Amino acid sequence: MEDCSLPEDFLFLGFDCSTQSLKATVLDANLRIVTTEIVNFDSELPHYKTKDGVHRDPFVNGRIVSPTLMWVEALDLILQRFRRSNFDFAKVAAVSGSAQQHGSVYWKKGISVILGSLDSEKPLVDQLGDAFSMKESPIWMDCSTTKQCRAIEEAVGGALELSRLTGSVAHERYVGPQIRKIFETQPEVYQDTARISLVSSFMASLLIGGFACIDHTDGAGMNLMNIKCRDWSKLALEATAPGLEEKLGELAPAHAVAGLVSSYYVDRYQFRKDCLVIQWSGDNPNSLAGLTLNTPGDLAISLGTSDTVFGIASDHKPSLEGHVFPNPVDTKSYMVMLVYKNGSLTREDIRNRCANKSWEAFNDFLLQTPPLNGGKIGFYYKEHEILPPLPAGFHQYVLDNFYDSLEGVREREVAEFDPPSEVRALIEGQLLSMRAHAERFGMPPPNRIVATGGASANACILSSIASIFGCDVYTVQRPDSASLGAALRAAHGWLCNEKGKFVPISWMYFDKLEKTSLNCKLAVTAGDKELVCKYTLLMKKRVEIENRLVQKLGRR
Ligand code: ADP
Ligand code: XUL
Repeated sequence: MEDCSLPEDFLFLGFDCSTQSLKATVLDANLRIVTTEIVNFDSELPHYKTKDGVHRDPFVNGRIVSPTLMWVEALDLILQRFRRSNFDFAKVAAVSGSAQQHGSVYWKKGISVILGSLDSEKPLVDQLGDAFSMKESPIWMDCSTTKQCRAIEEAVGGALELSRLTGSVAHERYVGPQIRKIFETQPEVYQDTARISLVSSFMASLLIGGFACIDHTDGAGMNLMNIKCRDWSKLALEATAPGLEEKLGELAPAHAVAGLVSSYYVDRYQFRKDCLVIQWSGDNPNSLAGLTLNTPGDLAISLGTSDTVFGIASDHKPSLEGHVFPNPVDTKSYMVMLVYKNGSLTREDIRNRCANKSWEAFNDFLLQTPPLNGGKIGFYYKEHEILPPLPAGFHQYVLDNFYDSLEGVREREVAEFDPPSEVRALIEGQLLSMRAHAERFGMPPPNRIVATGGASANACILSSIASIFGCDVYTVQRPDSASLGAALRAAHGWLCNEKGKFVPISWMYFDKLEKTSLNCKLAVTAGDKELVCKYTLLMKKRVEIENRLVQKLGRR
């Protein structure tokens, strides 16, 4: 193994432009966190009038967008914060980033000249106000493109065929269906668009002062990229909109250099001239890097605005459920993932309704109620759910005669539970659904789970994960593994560039993981086996009820 140590005085900066905030983490050459920053969109940029970082269109069902310029201003603000804290930008050897997946940005024709000659005396936001052919970016929560999804699937030979080709069946939030909708409903906007970026490649574009490539991993979240050869699929492009390839530009590996940081940042913040911008990628792929997941038996559960379950796999098996992306830190393996829209915002909703808007009260309820909740199970969808595809609504059931087998068990629908049971039904329901779908998707039973995202700070939720999955649960030093992973990828990209070839990321921390900020710590040990078996029964019953709900109310 070659020497992969990093020069002692260098720093590596990673951002995470997520749904609700822009975060940043800085790592030193020993991969230890030096500092972090955060800008919360709702509270710190209130003039964009977002709630949870988004606008929900009251007139178009399922249309959910974010103001593109808000992300630009957040970058101004976070860099100013670093400057005010006397952060030495000149030590940063490379920057990379993470962003919510599937959001898309529409650059107006003629903008590349302005992007390439930004005035370092002025904030970005003052110069890019007129940069976009659409001022609001459709984001991952949007579900207004069902019609386009079906049309694209039909054009390529069916849902499974699209999954074989691109890694996923058509999903409403994926960028291909979103582009097709824009082409169909706002052809003038499509015409006026020079370049379409993902949120990830958009933020990288701001840093290099030119259009950055879309990386192979986030690019797989579009229903447009051939996942085997990691190039645009002509068939999928044609099924989406005419003349699309030239608006998308080229694809690049996640470890590649997108460009040098533009002179704007050198002059305004004193970045070094040779500071590299490494390709940005999606937030879940960056978390996979930050959590150092590298064996198929490791599973990550991310409890952020969305909840996701992901791991790695050596090959791509087409499926009607879940998603497959190229592994962002390996050139051969894949990342497999399940995604839930009703994550933290739905937990907050139940907390506000039932537990006095307090996580403490919420946790007291989890502690007061018994595991299995006396057979009370619930499905809580504040927003239209992705997995399973069910509309907004709550469904609660009591299982009568639920003891040691499913024989004779009957479910009874009820309007609501008492507040403590409601809280437990929500948490158990979310986790049982993850376990059931992970098994159905072919993810192997986990040897261990690494939990991340905002809600992984909650010890009671971690404890339920250990009981339901029956394995040890680990956490990392900070719940924001996406910006940590981005900083790590900045270092990895810098190293690959230095060596002139791809080097395995693990070589950077191979024998010193426990001395870095990447080290996972055991948070909760596996639940007892008898309880895990009872949860298996509860999970089976839940799947039965879920299947019926999907038949009655689902979209597909
Ligand atoms: P994202 O990166 O998707 O914007 P985060 O990973 O930062 O989201 O998570 C933010 C969420 O974390 C908040 O919406 C909040 O509900 C949740 N959260 C924070 N602290 C707790 C806690 N103690 N228990 C449960 N959830 C929490
Ligand atoms: C992944 C997804 C979400 C977003 C949230 O497919 O839609 O997890 O990446 O930021």
